[in-house]
Amino acid sequence: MASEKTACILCSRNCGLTVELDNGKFVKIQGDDQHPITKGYICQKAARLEYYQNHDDRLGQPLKRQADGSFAPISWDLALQEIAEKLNHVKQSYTGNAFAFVGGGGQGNHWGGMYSRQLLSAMNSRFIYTALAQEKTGDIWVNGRLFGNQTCHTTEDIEHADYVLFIGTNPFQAHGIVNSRDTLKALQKDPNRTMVVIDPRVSETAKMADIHLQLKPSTDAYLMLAMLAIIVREGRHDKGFLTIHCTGFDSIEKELLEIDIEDYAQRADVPLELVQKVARGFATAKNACVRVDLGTQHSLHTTLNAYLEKLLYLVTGNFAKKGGNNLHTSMIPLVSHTDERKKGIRTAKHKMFPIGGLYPPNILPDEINHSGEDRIRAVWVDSANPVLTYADSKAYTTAFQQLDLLVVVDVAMTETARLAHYILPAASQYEKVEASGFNLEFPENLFHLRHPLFPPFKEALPEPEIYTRLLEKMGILPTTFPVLTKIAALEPKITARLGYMAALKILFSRKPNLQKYGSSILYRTLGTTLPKNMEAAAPLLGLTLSYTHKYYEAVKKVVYKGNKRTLGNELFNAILANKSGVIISKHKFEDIWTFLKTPDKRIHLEIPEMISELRQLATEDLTNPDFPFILMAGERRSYNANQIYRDVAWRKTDPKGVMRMHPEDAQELDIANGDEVICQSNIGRITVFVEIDKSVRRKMVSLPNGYGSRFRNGEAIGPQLNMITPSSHCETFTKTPFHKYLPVKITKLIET
Ligand SMILES: Nc1nc2c(c(=O)[nH]1)N[C@H]1C(S)=C(S)[C@@H](COP(=O)(O)OP(=O)(O)OC[C@H]3O[C@@H](n4cnc5c(=O)[nH]c(N)nc54)[C@H](O)[C@@H]3O)O[C@H]1N2
Ligand SMILES: Nc1nc2c(c(=O)[nH]1)N[C@H]1C(S)=C(S)[C@@H](COP(=O)(O)OP(=O)(O)OC[C@H]3O[C@@H](n4cnc5c(=O)[nH]c(N)nc54)[C@H](O)[C@@H]3O)O[C@H]1N2
Ligand code: SF4
Ligand SMILES: [Mo]
Repeated sequence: MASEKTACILCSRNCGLTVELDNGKFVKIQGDDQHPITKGYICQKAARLEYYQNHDDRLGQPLKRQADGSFAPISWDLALQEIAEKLNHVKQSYTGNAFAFVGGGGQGNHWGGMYSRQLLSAMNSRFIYTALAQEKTGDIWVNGRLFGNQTCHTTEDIEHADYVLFIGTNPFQAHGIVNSRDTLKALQKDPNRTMVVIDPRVSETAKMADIHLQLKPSTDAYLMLAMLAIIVREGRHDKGFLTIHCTGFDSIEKELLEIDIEDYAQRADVPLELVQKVARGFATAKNACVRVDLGTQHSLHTTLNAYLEKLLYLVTGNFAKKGGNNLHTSMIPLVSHTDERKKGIRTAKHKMFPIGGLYPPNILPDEINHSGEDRIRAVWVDSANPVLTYADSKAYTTAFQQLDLLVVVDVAMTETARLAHYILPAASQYEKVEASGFNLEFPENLFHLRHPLFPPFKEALPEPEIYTRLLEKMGILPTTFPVLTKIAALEPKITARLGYMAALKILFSRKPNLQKYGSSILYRTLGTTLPKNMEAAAPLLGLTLSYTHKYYEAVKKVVYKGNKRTLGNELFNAILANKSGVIISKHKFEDIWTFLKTPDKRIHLEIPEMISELRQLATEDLTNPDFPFILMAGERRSYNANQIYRDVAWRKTDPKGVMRMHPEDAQELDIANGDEVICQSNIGRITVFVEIDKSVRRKMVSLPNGYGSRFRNGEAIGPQLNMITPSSHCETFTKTPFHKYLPVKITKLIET
C-alpha cells in the first residue's frame, strides 16, 4: 500500500490530502498535516473521492458519433486527425469566430487550461465561455473599475477579523474560506469577535452567527445601501483612508444621504434596529471584512451587489490591512482584463463583450442558433457539463444539436458528451500533473502542484498531451524542437536553466507567433528533462519566472537562494519537489498598494453605471402573482459537489435532492413531508420531493445544486434545475443568471 500526497478537487479550497492507494484505488483519504495552509483540515466530501476516480461512467477510449447516433471507438490518431481537419475547415471557411471553447477547468483542474487555451489561439477565436462567467463577472467588472484592472481580485482575512459579514454565502457547507468549519468555530467561540450572516435561509452558517439578518431573497442591495447610508450619516466612515487612498467619495456620499433607510430596511424585511446595530458594529470594529458568494451573485442586482459589498469595506477603511479585504497575487491567471469599449470583441447575436476575458454561458445557445453567417458553428467543451450546469438545459441541447462540430473532453460520459460528435477521454485529476489557480491567499500565498497517483484509465490521456497532439495535427506546431530539446538536456539544474531560457527567448523573437503555444513547446522540450510523468509540469517555469519577476522580494522571503535571474528557477524546483504544496510568497500589507492598477494608485469609488442602477432601486416592484414562490435553484449541501460525482451512491444523505419548504406554506398547499410536487417556472417543470423545513423563509423554496445526472445513461436522479431556468432570466449587463431568484409555482403532484 502506497501513501501519497495530493489535494481535494471538490471545491476551491483544494485541501491537502494524504492518501493510501492500493490496486488503482483510494483506500484511505485523510487531511495532509504538511499542507502549508489547510494543515490537515478536510470536510466529509473528500473521504469519498474514490467515487470520482473509479465509476462506471469513466471514459476509456475516444468515441465517434455514428450516422445512427450511436458511438463507436476510434483511435486517438484518427480522432485527432479528423478533428484537426474539421477545425481547420471551420477556421478557413468562416474565420475563427465560428469557434467557441466552453469550460476549461472545474474546482481543481486548471493545469489543462494552460494547454487548452492554445486551441483558442490556434482557431483565432476569443470566445471562451466558462462557469466563472455565470457567477463572478459582476465582481470582476467592478474590480476593474475600482482597482484599475479586472485581474485585481480581493480576498478576505477572516481569521484575523473582529467583525465578519457573510453575505449570501454558507461557508459551513460550501467552504470557499480557509479551513471553513474551524475558522467559523473560532469566530463563534470568541466573545470579542462578531459574526453576522445575511441570508434568507437559516443556513448552517447562520445558526452559528451572533447576528442573522434573514432578509427577503434578492434584497441585498437595499440592505447594503441602508447600512452604508447609516455609516455615512452617522459619520462613521474612515475619512483618513478615503482622503489618502480613494477618489470619488463625494458623489457616493451624496447618493447615500438620499437613501430612505427605513424604507430600504423594510423592503429587505429586516428590523431597522438590527441593520443599525450591524452597520455600527462593522464600522467601529478594529478589523472587519466581508465575504460574499452566490447569494449575492446569482440574485438580482448581481453587479450592483458586488459594488456595494466592496463599498462596505472601502468606506470603512477595511482594506489593505490585517483582518480586512485585500488584493492578492496569483500564479495561474484565471481571468484577464478586457475593456468592454474595445472594438471587435462582441458576440454576433447579443453583441456581448467579455468580462475578465470570459463570455457568459447564458448567451451561448443564442449565439449558436443565430441566423447570421457569423454564428458559432463548432464548440469544444472541456471539463464542463453545460447541458446540466448552465442555464436552460433545453436551449443548450437544441443548440448543441445544430453544431457542425461538438467535441467533449471529459473524464466521464456526461449529458453533454452524449451530444458530441467526438468524445475524448481525459485522464482523471489523480492520473496526471494537476494544479488549481485558486491560490488566492494573502499575505502568504501557496501553490500546489499535484503529482499523478495512478496511470491513466485505459486509453485516457492527460489534456497536455491531447492539446499538443491536436496542435501538431492542425499544422500549428512542429512535432520537434531539436535545438531546444538538446539545450534542455545539456543543462544540469545548477545552471538555473539559463541557457534553455535564452534559447527559448531567441525562438520566440524569431517566430513571435509560437509564443502563444509556449506551454506545448515547454512540454515537448523542457518536459523531457523532468522526472517521469511530470513532463507536463514544464510550463510552470514560465509562471515561476514571471511571478518572481513581479514579486521578487516576496518570493525571496520564502525561497532563500537565488538572485533576480535564478530565483524563478529555484521556485520552479521548490514547487516540483514539494508534494504537499509550498508557500510561494510572503507579502507585506503595503505591497497591496503596488497591486493596484489605477494609474494614480488610488481606488476609484465612483462608478457612474452603478450609481444610475442604484437610483432605480427605489421604484422596483417584483410581485408576480403567477409564480408566487422564489426558488433558490442551487443550494450547496453536505453531499453535492457540482457535477463532479456522477454515481449517486456517493451521497450519504439527501439522495433525492429534496426541496425545502416552510411548514406554513406546505400546510396551505396541503403538502406533507416527502410528497412529490411539481415545480414550474415560465419555461418548464420538474417534479421534486418536499422536505418541510423552517430554515427557509415563507414563499421561498430551495433545491440543491449538482443533481440530475444520468449515471450509466439511466434516469436522471434528483432535480435537473436548469430544465426550468430560462437563459434570459439574467442580468442585462453581465448576463449572470438569477439562479437564486427563480419565480415558480408549486403544486402537489396528484397520481392519476
Ligand atoms: N457542498 C458543496 N460545496 C460547494 C459546491 C457544491 O456544489 N457543493 N459548489 C462550489 C461552487 S462552484 C460555488 S460557486 C460555491 C458557492 O457557495 P455559496 O454561495 O456559499 O453556496 P450557496 O448554497 O449556493 O448559496 C449561499 C447562500 O446564499 C443564500 N441566498 C439565497 N438567496 C439569497 C439572497 O438573495 N441574498 C442573500 N444574502 N443570500 C441568499 C442561500 O440561502 C445560501 O445559504 O460553493 C462551492 N462549494
Ligand atoms: N441552476 C444552477 N446551475 C448552476 C449552479 C447553481 O447554483 N444553480 N451553479 C453554477 C456554478 S457556481 C458552477 S461553478 C457551475 C459548475 O458547472 P461545470 O463547470 O459544468 O461543472 P463541474 O461539476 O465543475 O465539472 C464539469 C465536468 O468536469 C469533468 N471533469 C472532472 N475532472 C476532469 C478532468 O480532469 N479533465 C476533464 N477534461 N474533465 C474533468 C467532470 O466529469 C464534469 O463533467 O454550475 C453552475 N450551474
Ligand atoms: S470539498 Fe472543499 S473543503 Fe471539503 S475537503 Fe474538498 S477542498 Fe476541502
Ligand atoms: Mo461556482
